[in-house]
Amino acid sequence: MNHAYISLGSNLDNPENQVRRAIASINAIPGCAVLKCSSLYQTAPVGYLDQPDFINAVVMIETTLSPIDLLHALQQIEKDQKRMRVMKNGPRTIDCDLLTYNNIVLDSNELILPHPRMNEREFVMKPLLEIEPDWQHTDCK
Ligand code: PH2
Ligand code: MG
Ligand code: MG
Repeated sequence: MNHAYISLGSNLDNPENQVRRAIASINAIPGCAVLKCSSLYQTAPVGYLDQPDFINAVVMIETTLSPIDLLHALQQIEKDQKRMRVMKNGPRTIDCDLLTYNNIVLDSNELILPHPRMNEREFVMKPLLEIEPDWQHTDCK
């Protein structure tokens, strides 16, 4: 079975509900099951600062989907939750980022694995280390 880690973030329209709904939707993707789920963390915005705090979490799933099919399923969840792409790093109802998929290293137009900024982002690493205390930093692009 394949294992993937996904980070979730929201800072619009009841962020806690948005993150919980996205986790339930990930678990409902055919061929996906959420095996581990971090706590929900309230975090200060990183990058663009003039926006509300975020709720962040990380889940670990097992999946029969390929990385690209999983990415597309996550993008569909973002669409279902009315994600708008107005500005880079700006406020959003939900962001579902594929962090890693097995040990795959990939650099395509659509998807880079591991996620290139995961190591430097505390809002990713804190929830990730909660569910995987022995996590070793992955080499990123
Ligand atoms: N996501 C970003 C940019 N900044 N800051 C926090 N605290 N949480 C996020 O999820 C986040 C961010 C771009 O994806
Ligand atoms: Mg993101
Ligand atoms: Mg994203």
